[in-house]
Amino acid sequence: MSAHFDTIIAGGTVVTAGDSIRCDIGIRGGRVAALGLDLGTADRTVDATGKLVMPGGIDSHVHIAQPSGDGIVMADDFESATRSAALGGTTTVLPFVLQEKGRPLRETVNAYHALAEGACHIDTSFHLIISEPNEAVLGQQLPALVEDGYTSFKIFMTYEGLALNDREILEVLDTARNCGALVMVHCESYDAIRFMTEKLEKAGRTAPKHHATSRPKLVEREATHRAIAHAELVDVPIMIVHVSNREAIEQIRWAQQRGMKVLAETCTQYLVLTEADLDGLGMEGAKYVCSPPPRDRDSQEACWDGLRDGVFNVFSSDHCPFRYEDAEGKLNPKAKSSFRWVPNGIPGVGARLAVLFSEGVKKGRISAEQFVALTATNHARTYGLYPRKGTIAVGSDADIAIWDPEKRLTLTHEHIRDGADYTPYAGLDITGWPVLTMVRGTVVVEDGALVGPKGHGVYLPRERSPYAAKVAS
Ligand code: DUC
Ligand code: ZN
Ligand code: ZN
Repeated sequence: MSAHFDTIIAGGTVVTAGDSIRCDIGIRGGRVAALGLDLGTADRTVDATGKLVMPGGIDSHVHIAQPSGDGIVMADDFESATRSAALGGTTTVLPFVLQEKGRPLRETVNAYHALAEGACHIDTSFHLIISEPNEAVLGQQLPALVEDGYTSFKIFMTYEGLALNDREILEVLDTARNCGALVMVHCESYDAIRFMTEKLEKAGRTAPKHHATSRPKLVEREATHRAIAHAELVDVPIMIVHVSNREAIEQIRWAQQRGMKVLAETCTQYLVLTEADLDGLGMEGAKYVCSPPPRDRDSQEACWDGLRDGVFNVFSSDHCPFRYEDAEGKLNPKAKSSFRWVPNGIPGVGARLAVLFSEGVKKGRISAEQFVALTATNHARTYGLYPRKGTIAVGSDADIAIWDPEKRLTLTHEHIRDGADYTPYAGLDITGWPVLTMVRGTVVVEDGALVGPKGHGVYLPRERSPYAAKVAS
């Protein structure tokens, strides 16, 4: 007897992290119900002939509606960020909840839920950022939140008000070890950056390009090594996020070769931007100010090597959008006086997949299967969402992006449509673009148009990361 489905995606090549096969997908009740040929009938059949049918992207590193300092406002709310993500083929994002000092963490988490509720086009799940690791936070608040599915958190080794000292880092890692959470670490050395920033400012070297001068590779390399050493001492896995250059990668590879569970992430900006982009006319370079800063061609090659050989298991956007022509954004009144005041971060959630597909898969640097692993499957595995998310398998959520692998375009902000007023990737020639994005069986984007119901996205409590849970048990 032939079966009936809500939707059949027919005629495409289904790509997972494991292989690529010609087969159809039967979807029922928001999940993948069958894979094969001649599946039966459906309310809607989507013709995917000549297309690649891939798991929707998971971007496990995005910042949305995060407080960003006096007079500075992030360009995206949950609606606009998830809109851009969906247009770019992403079906789940993991934004951060920034701990507010002196306020119970749970209250802040609830405040972010209130912002996201009903606003998202795609699914979301929160990481936490720990800025005040006191006894109440580490002893009670954090373990309770981990129990409730907030199973990962980020810590910073730099930034006024955010940087943790070595003792605090060790305490956070120890807490994570005990409750089976995964810690993401921003590895740049606070004191070295402050020292460099003050010297540069005294010398009048205040243009946006000196953001990069103030935090050279060795500042990242040293902090990366220190974070690894702390993780080794505590005996806990860590995730080193937004790795930008060969020296830091060497530290991570060294740790991995010694058998340590050091996971690592790199991002779009480290593949296609360089420090030279920060050296634009006037304040143009502010558009590229992010941390760590984009580096050089050798660093780009090292990042590609790391994506290919598995040093990196996830590829994210670190979407952290500020408008350029805006007094609350990159061109705020103080920004001209020093790079120090240029808001730190760039938009990228909408461009991430297309840039990696075009520069990676189409140029023969990585396979389509590696693309899926790096942009979806490994994010789901690492952060406790697998196998519900991150793959196309019977029983998984039908989170699917259908790609036209031959579609060509020159990237503009019109393709991205986040809340910023520019994309740092404008002008890039792209081959390959998602023509349909589906979240739990519902089409949310088709041919560049948002067609899904706003508020379709749901919140996803997560399991513990399998890497971290093993240590805790
Ligand atoms: N780190 C991030 O992860 N995002 C934006 C800024 C930063 O320093
Ligand atoms: Zn960071
Ligand atoms: Zn970030």
